[in-house]
Amino acid sequence: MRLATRNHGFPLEALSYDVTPAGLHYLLIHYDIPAVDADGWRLTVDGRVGRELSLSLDELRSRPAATAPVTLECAGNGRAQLSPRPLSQPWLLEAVGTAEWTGTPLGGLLEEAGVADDAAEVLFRGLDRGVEGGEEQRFERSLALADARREEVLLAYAMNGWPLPPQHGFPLRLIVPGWYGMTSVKWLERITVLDRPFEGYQQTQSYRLRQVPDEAGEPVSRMLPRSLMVPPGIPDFATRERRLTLGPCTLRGRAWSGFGPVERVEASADGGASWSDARLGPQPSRWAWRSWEWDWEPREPGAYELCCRATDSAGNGQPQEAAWNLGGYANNEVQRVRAVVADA
Ligand SMILES: Nc1nc2c(c(=O)[nH]1)N[C@H]1C(S)=C(S)[C@@H](COP(=O)(O)O)O[C@H]1N2
Ligand SMILES: [Mo]
Repeated sequence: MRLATRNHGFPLEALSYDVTPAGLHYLLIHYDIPAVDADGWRLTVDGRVGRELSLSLDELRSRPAATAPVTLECAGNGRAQLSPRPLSQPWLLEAVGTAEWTGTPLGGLLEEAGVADDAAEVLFRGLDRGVEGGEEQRFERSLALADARREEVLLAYAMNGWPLPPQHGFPLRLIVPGWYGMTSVKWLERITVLDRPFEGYQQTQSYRLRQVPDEAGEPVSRMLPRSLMVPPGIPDFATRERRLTLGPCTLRGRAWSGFGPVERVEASADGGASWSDARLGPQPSRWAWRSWEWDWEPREPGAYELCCRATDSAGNGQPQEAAWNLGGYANNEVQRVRAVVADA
């Protein structure tokens, strides 16, 4: 409950923007937002490197820069639809957003530091502290060296052309395109090259696909495909059921996947009993969502259940109903929107 009121979601009608305005992007903050004085702040790069680095924000900003639209989705998106509901941030479907992130590629910095031959992983440490699973900790996550070196991985200092807002990681955050959001560590303070796998809480306890608490489970990594629609018509205030009048209606939405470009989106007006192909818009970038449209004309007044689902180039799709896991992660079951169509 307290988590739910701290972390706001993305209103699904904002799927109509290619790039999500910063204030509409979802937020997920495990602990408190640190207040960072940019003048005193430095990023340290250490561990299994030939040369330790300590960089100011201006030094980072003067390095080679890249800007890319990237869709971020929380691994817990869809969690509240699982039963029994895992105890954590109760997202329905609104933990997503696409911002234009600007920063310097992480690979260049690692190269400058000179990664040792025995390096295995790169650890990212945030400034934020809290207690989770009975353990006091910083928010920390690691990536395998090969994943950290991918060219799309950024150390971002700007969001939609502006310095990062405090809640999105000021002054510097990691952006790992294609992966669920927990990988993109905010409020970066230190990057440490390790010669062995990191075993901290957010890596080995949290973000694992498990059925029971004492199994190791598979780590959560890339985003499974998902398609979401702009809820059509107008909402009923309390139930959020949609109200439409009889006549042609174009459903619009966005779809993404961390495993490969979206190749197909289908829509249904009968709860997933029958499907038809939606028209796909251009893919603006490999790492950003893709728009789609579907023309629908209900034949008669009544209640309908609208659904959509995406398939990516790797052949991954979306299930009608997701399999349960303890943490409620990576639930990419199809979206269902109830709509009541009335006579015009
Ligand atoms: N330091 C730090 N980084 C963090 C988090 C956090 O709590 N602390 N939350 C993670 C999670 S779970 C998600 S989903 C994304 C959310 O990024 P956003 O709030 O900018 O949308 O940030 C990730 N990075
Ligand atoms: Mo998340």
